[in-house]
Amino acid sequence: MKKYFSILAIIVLLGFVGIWSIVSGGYDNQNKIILFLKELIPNKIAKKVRDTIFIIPNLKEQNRVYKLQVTKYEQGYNGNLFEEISTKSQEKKYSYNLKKFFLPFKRLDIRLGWQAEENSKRAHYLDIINENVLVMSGLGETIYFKKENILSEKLNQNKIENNIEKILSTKNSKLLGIRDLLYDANFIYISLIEMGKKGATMNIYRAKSNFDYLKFELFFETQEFTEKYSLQTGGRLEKFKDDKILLSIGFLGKYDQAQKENNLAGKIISIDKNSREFDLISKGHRNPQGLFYLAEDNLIINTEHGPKGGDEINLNFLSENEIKNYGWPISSYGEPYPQLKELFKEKGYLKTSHKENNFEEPIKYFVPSIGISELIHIKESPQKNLSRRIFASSLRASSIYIIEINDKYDKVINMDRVFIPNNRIRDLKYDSESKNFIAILENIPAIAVIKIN
Ligand SMILES: [Ca+2]
Repeated sequence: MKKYFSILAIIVLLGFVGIWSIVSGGYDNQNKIILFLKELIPNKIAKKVRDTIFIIPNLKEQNRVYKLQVTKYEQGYNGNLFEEISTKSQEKKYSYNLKKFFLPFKRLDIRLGWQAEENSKRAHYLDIINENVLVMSGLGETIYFKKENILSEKLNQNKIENNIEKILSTKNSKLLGIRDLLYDANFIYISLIEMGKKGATMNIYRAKSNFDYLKFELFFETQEFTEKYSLQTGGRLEKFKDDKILLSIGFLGKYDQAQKENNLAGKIISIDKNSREFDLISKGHRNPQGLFYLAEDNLIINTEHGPKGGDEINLNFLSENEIKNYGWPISSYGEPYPQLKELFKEKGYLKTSHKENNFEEPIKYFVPSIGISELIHIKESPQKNLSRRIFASSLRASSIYIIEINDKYDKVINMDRVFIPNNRIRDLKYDSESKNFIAILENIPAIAVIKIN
């Protein structure tokens, strides 16, 4: 009798685990059977099951999150180390050390949905300024800490006042979020989404580097407007050559604009730091939120979010007077969301191959999407297992992907993964001095410091 009871208990348990993987969602629950069952079970019901049958694990998880939030608020601007793990990458089994420090900003709340406008103000960005690290919250708050503190147990963060709120209120405009932060030649540049009289738009502001007060002023206006908040804004800033910086702009849901050259939707541009005039660099981008310029090869690497599937990594070896075309919305390895299928069919988009349609083929695409964000390329490192790699942060798959490229830059040789469970990784920098990656985890939020050995 006892034996039967145990068997029954095991069957019930297995059943629960099975249902859990169907209703819990997330990137790592996507094998074929689960995806098939997910098609059968409507989203609403899955959520209901998750919130009722799984009420205990759910409450436990919520409790863990709240506890961590309380600890975070109580420690203020200490930037305390609250977790340290030594583990191995998934494929190559490189050992790495991961440290997590608190950031005194609001956490991204996945339960509001990733499309929530509120979450747009909870994406935070960082940059390294010589001996310091500057961080800006999605609400435009600025803090900094000494870079050497990443080696200790406390970051000792300091608040820097700035004039962002004042600028926006003078313009009668409302903040919708920050999209990036860049330090270049003594200036701090930010891309900022705001809602004004003409609608939502992205502008670039800049301030002279200063750790007491940051006085931003308008530097560049994209002059692209949308009626409502758009998810597809892009907004990465990156260093460039010839006294210019780079900016990526998403296609903003403007399907007819991304292929045309008379607008900035779905483009990567360079902006002259003195004249503030811009040049088109490439077009046909969807939502490029990762941007890197490798000066020695005159190479721009960008990542972009696909639709449903089809995240891309693109290479652009620059040549004079050529505006390369990356295919969106005509070619993509992703599929349109169900409500857009008809429109795509009608317009004849839905192509996968880029090359056959005279577009630049991505060097790597991801189906399903990993929610690809910032990237770093390391060409040469004394650590052999870091050389010739692209490090791409992922929002959806809670990982930093390590992608090795061949000498000719035309093929991915292998791919590895540093897995940081339950964390969307928004921003990523590399400190070549201490050989640490510094990232922003937005679910807590936290500064992650990663050293790959
Ligand atoms: Ca493309």
